[in-house]
Amino acid sequence: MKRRQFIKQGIGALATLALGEVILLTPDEAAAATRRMSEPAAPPPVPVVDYRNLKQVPSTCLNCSTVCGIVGLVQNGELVAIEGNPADPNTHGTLCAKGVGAISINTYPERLLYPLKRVGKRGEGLWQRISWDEAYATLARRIQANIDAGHPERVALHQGRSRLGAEFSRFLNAIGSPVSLNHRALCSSNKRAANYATIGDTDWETPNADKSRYILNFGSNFMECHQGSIHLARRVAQGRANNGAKLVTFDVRLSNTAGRSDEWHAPFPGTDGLIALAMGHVILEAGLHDAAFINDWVNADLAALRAFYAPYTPEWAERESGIKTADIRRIAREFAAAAPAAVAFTNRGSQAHYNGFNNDRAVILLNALVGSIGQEGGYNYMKTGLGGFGVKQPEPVPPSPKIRTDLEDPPEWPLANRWQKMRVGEIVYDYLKAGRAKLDVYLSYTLAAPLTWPEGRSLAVEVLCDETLIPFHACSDVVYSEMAHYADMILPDASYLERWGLDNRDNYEMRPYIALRQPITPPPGECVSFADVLINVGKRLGPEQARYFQFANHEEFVRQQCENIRIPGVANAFDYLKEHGLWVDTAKPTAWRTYERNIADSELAGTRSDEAGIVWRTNAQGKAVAIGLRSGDRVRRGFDTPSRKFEACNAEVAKAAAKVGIADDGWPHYVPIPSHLNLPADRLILTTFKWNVHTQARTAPQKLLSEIVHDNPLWINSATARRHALKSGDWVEVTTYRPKGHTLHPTGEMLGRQRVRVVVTEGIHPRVVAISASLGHGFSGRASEGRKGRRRANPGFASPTGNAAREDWDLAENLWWDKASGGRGNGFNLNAIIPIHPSPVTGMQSWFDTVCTVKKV
Ligand SMILES: Nc1nc2c(c(=O)[nH]1)N[C@H]1C(S)=C(S)[C@@H](COP(=O)(O)OP(=O)(O)OC[C@H]3O[C@@H](n4cnc5c(=O)[nH]c(N)nc54)[C@H](O)[C@@H]3O)O[C@H]1N2
Ligand SMILES: Nc1nc2c(c(=O)[nH]1)N[C@H]1C(S)=C(S)[C@@H](COP(=O)(O)OP(=O)(O)OC[C@H]3O[C@@H](n4cnc5c(=O)[nH]c(N)nc54)[C@H](O)[C@@H]3O)O[C@H]1N2
Ligand code: SF4
Ligand SMILES: [Mo]
Repeated sequence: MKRRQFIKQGIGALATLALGEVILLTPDEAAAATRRMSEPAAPPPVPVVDYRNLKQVPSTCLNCSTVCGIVGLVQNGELVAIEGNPADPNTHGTLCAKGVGAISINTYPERLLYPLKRVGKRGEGLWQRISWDEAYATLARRIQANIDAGHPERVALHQGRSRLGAEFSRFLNAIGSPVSLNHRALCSSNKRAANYATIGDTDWETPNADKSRYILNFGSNFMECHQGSIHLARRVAQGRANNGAKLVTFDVRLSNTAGRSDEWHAPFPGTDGLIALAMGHVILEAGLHDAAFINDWVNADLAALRAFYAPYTPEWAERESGIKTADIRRIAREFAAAAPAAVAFTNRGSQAHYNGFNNDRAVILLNALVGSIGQEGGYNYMKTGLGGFGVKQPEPVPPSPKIRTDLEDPPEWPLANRWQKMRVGEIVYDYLKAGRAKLDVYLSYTLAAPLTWPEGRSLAVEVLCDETLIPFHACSDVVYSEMAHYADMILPDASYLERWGLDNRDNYEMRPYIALRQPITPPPGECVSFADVLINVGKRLGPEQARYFQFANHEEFVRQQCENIRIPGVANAFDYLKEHGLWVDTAKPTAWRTYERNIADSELAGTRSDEAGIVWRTNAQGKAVAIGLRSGDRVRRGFDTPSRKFEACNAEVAKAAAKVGIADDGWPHYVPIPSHLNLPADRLILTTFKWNVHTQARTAPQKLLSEIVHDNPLWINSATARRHALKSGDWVEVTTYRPKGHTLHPTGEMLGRQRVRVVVTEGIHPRVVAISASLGHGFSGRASEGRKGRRRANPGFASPTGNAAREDWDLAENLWWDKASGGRGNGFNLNAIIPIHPSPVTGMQSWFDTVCTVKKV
């Protein structure tokens, strides 16, 4: 007890923590401390905003991965509002609620402000404030020890959606570690793999919806989320208004997109591929295909396509998916009739399954059958990335490490790192536990594994707590998150509104663009952008490593990255981007039908053609690479695939599958999901989804967003609810089971149980129950925990200007969804009982396949 008197308690006390002082940070302590506060405090004055005289700072949003252009409005050094940047070619200045609501993260009174080091047991919540010097020195010492011991691979960097790829790969390359871990297999690797395996060119499609007449959506909830959510939502609206485009959505749930479509169809989970194949069957049977496109550009002839599609009848698809044969036939005909101004596309609903890789390939193939690839109104794609603008790693460039480990490159999933370093993130904690790799230093950044990982609060937390498996964990975060709680050192980060970086995505106007993220306001307290942390640690490493970090700061790094960007009439591209936020290269041709482009004779010197007409060039490493396709006296660019054609059938996929003992002929067949075969009548499929006002685990601390959505009961169909005598508001116990098939731990055994409230609705498939991501936080402060109460008496949030040290009265008094005040609380997180379930060959987490039962409690 005596010891405790010297320990400050509660997140509210962070702001007054002196160097060397110790603080106890657990949600219970924080709540107790805030509730004990009896001292009345007056509401702080609300600053008057003079909208006529605000400073405007353009930058790039990162409250989700759509990365829209924004303009921060600043008064007296404080961010008072966020607007869209009208120059953004994708959004034309529109923002979503998250983009606007993000303002509350910069003024959140519970932001982390100082570096902290763990002084109690891991996960106990006892922290001591330390200086950045101590933090940098500790990190450098530990990392250097691993380099010196010849084990740089024992240093791992694990990131969520950071958009700091160049910075992170530089750091890891400099120290010689290949262990760059990410979230991609939790997110999009089947989709990316499907695009690479068919069109070879991109990780994301760019549907030309505004020019389209038929928009066929398999499992994308783009009116709420999606990597190009605003871009697509506004263009679909234009397509419907201007061309009378029809929007048909397949989703197991009446999402906001499904509800705003002309037709909503709810298939049994994981059957989208089969439905698409049946549509292809109908198109070929009725002769509605584009024979010329198939002849010129598909790597299989009509006879081979007919043979492949023959067994996939609409009747079979109806038996498996529940979608009526007549609907499949009608939609297929309507889609083909609208082509080439017709587009079929996907997102996680079709790809986050055991069979998702083939589902997505089957949908893309529909576009090829009707010749809508690359056409106005059709299925489009364009190269993204910054390399096309001349953005380079500043010299000297560290070489990539030659070593590999099972952690970032598990041999069981041979396509996980084939086209892109997608990794198989969901197996990381399992492999550490199994001793498949050894770590010493684990750096985590914008990652909320306990909340967002499958078996998050179960396995991930168990491994994060185990000091033999993870001897040292440094976590960069903006709030005291559940991830930070299990760290040994906390590195308080600048939010994306307070830091630098280059970014871009595909442009729906089909021309490349480049965008800058810059600090709209300086970070509070002693927060330092993680990119700067890496530079500062790098400088303290040995001379072999330190020479790669000779930048004054991250801004200087980004400035150097921009040195080769040429903007006509502009002396300095970096200064231009600071002023305008982004630049669209309008001199570049638009990216329609890029496969048809001729390769100039001047580029053909030293190339050779083979008998299939493929043109090869030997690159600098002495390797022959296919660059185009000869047709008559022209050489055309074709697709970035081995055949330079659209690959309906992919030989490399067949080879990769064979390597891991899976029979696969390279065609996107329908693969029934093993754990869904002969499903007993009482078993349901648990799916999850995203909200329009939340992003994964990162938005719950943003009060403006959590006020809109803070509760997420389990959706259950009314017929199913009747069988269980359930009504909205009742509680159920959900029991989940491990998967079967070619995956990790395919035992079919029970995994776990959790209680949750239900909401009864017609808007979901009768065999599916659904719960949203993003809620149920146990940490991260009052807004995300859903607990109101005063902060302890202290000067409070250290505002950048130092004048407005203020408590947030909403969190102190107005947080009306606090259970203690009769509200519904802050929702549920069911990831603890969603099994780790990598899909075969690619390793994508099969999020939407979980078999479960529900029981009224
Ligand atoms: N508001 C918001 N926007 C976001 C994000 C966010 O968290 N919030 N996150 C960003 C990121 S990282 C991503 S990956 C994207 C994700 O964007 P989306 O993929 O569009 O969103 P999800 O909710 O993951 O999944 C989409 C839908 O799949 C449905 N579904 C489940 N199983 C099936 C099935 O078998 N067939 C079909 N047809 N549908 C099924 C779910 O009901 C859900 O509505 O959004 C990005 N944008
Ligand atoms: N049940 C379920 N689980 C899912 C999904 C789902 O649909 N359902 N979606 C999956 C998908 S698509 C993805 S992409 C993953 C994403 O999962 P993660 O990669 O874990 O991403 P986030 O949840 O965005 O990570 C948020 C963490 O970053 C911290 N953070 C926020 N801003 C900053 C910042 O500026 N700096 C730093 N250093 N930290 C910050 C937050 O406090 C939080 O701890 O989740 C997956 N998990
Ligand atoms: S969709 Fe919303 S949250 Fe995502 S980047 Fe755009 S404005 Fe930001
Ligand atoms: Mo994602």
